[in-house]
Amino acid sequence: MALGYDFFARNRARLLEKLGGGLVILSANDEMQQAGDMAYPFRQESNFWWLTGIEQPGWWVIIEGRHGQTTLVSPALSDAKMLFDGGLSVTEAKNISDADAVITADALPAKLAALSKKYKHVHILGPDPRQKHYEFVMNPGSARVKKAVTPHFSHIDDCRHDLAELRAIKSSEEIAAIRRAVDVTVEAFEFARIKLSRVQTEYELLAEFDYHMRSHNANHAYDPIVAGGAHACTLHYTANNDTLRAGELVVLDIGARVDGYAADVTRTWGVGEVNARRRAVHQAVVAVQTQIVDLIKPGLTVEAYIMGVDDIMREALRSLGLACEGIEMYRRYFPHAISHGLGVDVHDSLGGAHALTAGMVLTVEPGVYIPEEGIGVRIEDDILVTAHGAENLSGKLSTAY
Ligand SMILES: [Mn+2]
Repeated sequence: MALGYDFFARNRARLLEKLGGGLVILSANDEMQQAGDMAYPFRQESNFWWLTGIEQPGWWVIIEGRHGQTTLVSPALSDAKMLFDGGLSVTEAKNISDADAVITADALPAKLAALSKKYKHVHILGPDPRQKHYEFVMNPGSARVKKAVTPHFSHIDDCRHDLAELRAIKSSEEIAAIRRAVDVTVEAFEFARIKLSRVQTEYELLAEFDYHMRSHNANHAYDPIVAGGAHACTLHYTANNDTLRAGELVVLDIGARVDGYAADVTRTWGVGEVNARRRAVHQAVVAVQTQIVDLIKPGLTVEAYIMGVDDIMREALRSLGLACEGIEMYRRYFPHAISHGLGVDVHDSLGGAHALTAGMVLTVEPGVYIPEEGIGVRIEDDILVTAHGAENLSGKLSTAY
């Protein structure tokens, strides 16, 4: 049950209501060249998708007025492009998005000129602030919108934060989609677990997840991590090409995307018999996970949450004989964030919220990494903040090593 057109129309109405009416113009992502006639796998700009459901590159959306009157702008596609890649017909685009009208790109200059007579302000999507930090090249789609609207409007506002605030609180349909993604992921873990004793390598174990997901029409929401032994201490290890050695632990950080929404789950398993030290680290992380999930409830401030997590983590590290009085040693054994939002994006924004709110979905992912011992353990679940507490959406999946 994919998300219906009424979902996208409602999202547009909510955005315009939040902005107090006015005009919003957003672009799809462009297709990026990989080499020659090959493009990188296309992924839609998340806000554009959330407002339209359109999965194709090159489209624009114009939303205006209190009720979110919607015009889609289709890209000019050559006959050859249509023949090889297909495209979206006007009817298809309307059926997906419930847009009121579809115009072609060549009609856009006249449309912008007409809109500029009606509106002084336009809302567009500004650059993601994390782009600079990670030294990413931005997809050119949104910059092209800015260039096109600049001559027509005296005020250009960025609605990225408004969209993030809206997307941080999930509607019932979004929660249902995340549940479906989590369920496929949990089933993939259970399916692969049965094969664990029969595989020799990280990639063979990953193949069991691939098989289960593809058999259920789901894809990976992000590059999966299958990290045996010391590889687990490399947080973003995605080579997944080493041998699984008896006695080692293996960290599996894997999530499916279903109907546009991501899951993000981690378990740590033992390959054959594992020694007492590794079992103790695993047990400590599982215990920490339960305690941290128990903290989550609406109204909990992010600051209080982080402080609670630090207390629990420090105690666990001490119990494992790991000195962590200073922040440096603490960060050495637990170097990543405890949580992030989850939704259309695997690292979905929580809208800069001061406190947890019912309808938020976030991960809880404590880990203990001891590079000098070649041990890494992480457990990650997907948690829905409810009216009175929290629901662990992936809690049905065993945490046993
Ligand atoms: Mn995660």
